Amino acid sequence: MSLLARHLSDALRLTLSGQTTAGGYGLEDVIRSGLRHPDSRVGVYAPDAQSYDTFGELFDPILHDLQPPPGQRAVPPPCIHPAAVVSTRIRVARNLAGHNFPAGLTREQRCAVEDKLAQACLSLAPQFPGRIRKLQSLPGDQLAAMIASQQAFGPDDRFMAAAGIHADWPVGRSVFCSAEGQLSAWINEEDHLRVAVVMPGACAAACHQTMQLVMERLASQLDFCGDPRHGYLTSCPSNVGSGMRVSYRVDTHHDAMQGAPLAALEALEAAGVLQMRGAAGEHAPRSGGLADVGFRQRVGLSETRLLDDIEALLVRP
Ligand code: CIR
Repeated sequence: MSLLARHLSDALRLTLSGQTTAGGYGLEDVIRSGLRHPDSRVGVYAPDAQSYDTFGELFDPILHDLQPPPGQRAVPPPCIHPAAVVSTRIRVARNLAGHNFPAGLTREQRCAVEDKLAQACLSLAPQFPGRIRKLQSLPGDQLAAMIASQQAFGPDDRFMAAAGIHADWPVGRSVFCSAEGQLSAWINEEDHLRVAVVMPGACAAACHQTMQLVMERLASQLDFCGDPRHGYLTSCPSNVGSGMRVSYRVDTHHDAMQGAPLAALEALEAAGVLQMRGAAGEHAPRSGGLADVGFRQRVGLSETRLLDDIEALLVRP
């Protein structure tokens, strides 16, 4: 059952159905994806920041359920052998204050957000020189190849599609990639900005150091959307708080994983503590033994806690 179905009673639906945000969004806009896809895990997307307040009676219990129960993650059993960690990935989601979120952007507004963020990414040079590619300017075959290799994103997520997040794709969408390849940014995918740092091996602290440098530089010129109660605000409530997700790409077929580590990893996944995504993204199938392993519940947790928790998953030889 989705969190939407769990928390939207008929009575609450009636109460909230008359409300609109300053941008004119109503409850139907927020719940469209979850209604269309009853197999949603969450089922809501915020079309703007104000949705979190206007529809707080729905978002608050959803956010509550997206936090780990106290103590749940205090001592996760080590279940990943460092030798089996192909790479570490940290990604951070941000939206610009004063703009609707991607589900609520018009074509023109999306292009304005794109321009602003593309400029900001290019200004990371000389420390992080890189290149912006506007998806709408790429030849179809090149774009298809970039999507296939996860260097770009396509309009292929049915949950986001139902929320309106893929409207006008590829207009207003860009990707940034640093020259050395460790840093990338997606503009106007699920959030205005998704920054990712990927480094080889198990190295959450080093990855985070680079991410901090990048985010400090970006924050000095951009106003990111958030508030003291929630932290950073994102399209999907599952990212609210730090907006950060830390994961290891794990070769589950590696010899060092066989036996107790893999059994412990699968038990944590079955218990809903860990999420093992396919190598190509959240809804991608797992193939070839490669899995992207991260904690499922991240809402409201500090960056330090997220880093400590993922490091605690490593089996110390
Ligand atoms: C769902 O409710 O299952 C989808 N809307 C995805 C929820 C996970 N959130 C995300 O990927 N940001």
